[in-house]
Amino acid sequence: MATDHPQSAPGTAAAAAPGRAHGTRPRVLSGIQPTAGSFHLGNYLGAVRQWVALQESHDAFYMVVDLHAITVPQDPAELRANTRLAASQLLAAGLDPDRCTLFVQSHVPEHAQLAWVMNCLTGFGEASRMTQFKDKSAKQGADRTSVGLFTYPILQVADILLYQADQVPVGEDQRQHVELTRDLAERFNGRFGRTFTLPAAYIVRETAKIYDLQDPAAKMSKSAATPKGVISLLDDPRATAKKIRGAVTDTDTVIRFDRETKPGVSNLLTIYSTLTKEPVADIERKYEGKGYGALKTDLSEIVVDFVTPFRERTQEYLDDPETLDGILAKGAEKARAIAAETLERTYERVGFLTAKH
Ligand code: ATP
Ligand code: LTN
Repeated sequence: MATDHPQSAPGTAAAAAPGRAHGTRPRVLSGIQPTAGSFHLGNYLGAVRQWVALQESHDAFYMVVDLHAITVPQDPAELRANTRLAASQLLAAGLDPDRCTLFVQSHVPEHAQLAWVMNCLTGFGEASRMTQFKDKSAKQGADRTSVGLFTYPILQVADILLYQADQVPVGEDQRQHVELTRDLAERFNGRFGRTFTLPAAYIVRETAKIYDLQDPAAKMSKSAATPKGVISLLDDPRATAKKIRGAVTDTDTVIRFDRETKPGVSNLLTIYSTLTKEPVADIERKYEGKGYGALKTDLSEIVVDFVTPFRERTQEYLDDPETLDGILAKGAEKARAIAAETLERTYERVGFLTAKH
């Protein structure tokens, strides 16, 4: 598995981080928005799968970013339901509350507080260059675009810096936001003294971008024009199998990985290989002379075998909101202890008068 993150030996990065105990494991942090009911296969393969693996070797913090979600209008009841649904899916995917800290962003008020400080450190031009903002605001139109959407990446900066994270496991589309985080951490440290760890994006090359099954030039996304090319993990498995059998390929029949000339087939091979852990070369060999139909039929079975227990586990967490809310409360408590320490140090560095209680 190729990643583009610097290989830090356990303990080294953490030991050097301000506000961190000596000798602890390197820290990872990431977040996912509760903006759609179901995660899609791109979310899982590009991000959540890595979160599950990293909880074994890292001090891991994962959150449902509801503050980010309201940068576009949300129905309150739906937002609340989707927040529980997102947490349930993360647990169903394999996050273990004994191995990682899982929490809801709005339960830790320090995120919004640090974001304000970071807002004041960010140039207007710098924020204007964020490509995801440009894409999303162009789609919505200026009148319907909130200032919150504009400052979205800066809230993400605060999320990462509060925990002194060393690595941030995300898909390719988040790389620029992690770069901004490094820039602002460096700026703050330069101006006020070393306060924040500089994080690195942790992006697995093979699955950095999973493509839409109907438009293999576009990333699989919950805001896709049509749901036909998006594998939603909570969909009826029969609908999922149908989407895979209907995936756009090409007029050739050869099963070969070539992102440039065969983007559709290559995307299917990536999904196949990641879910089965079979190397792409072995899959190519297995399907020599067999045609796309056979590949698609087998891949639909592989995906259905993956989503079926995933749906069941998600439902189990949803059926027991007390347990779920308990996990999230414990997570928030652990997260808050760290976030409060970083915020206090930041306030002091900035020159705020210490509040006497
Ligand atoms: P949107 O449709 O608004 O762009 P999204 O589908 O990208 O949303 P997010 O909640 O923004 O969903 O993303 C959660 C995580 O999933 C992020 O780390 C993101 O990089 C990753 N991710 C999203 N889509 C893909 C994809 N197609 N391939 C790989 N990773 C992805
Ligand atoms: N913008 C991210 C979600 C996110 C995030 C974070 C990811 C919010 N805060 C901190 C990593 C670290 C996205 O996936 N769209």
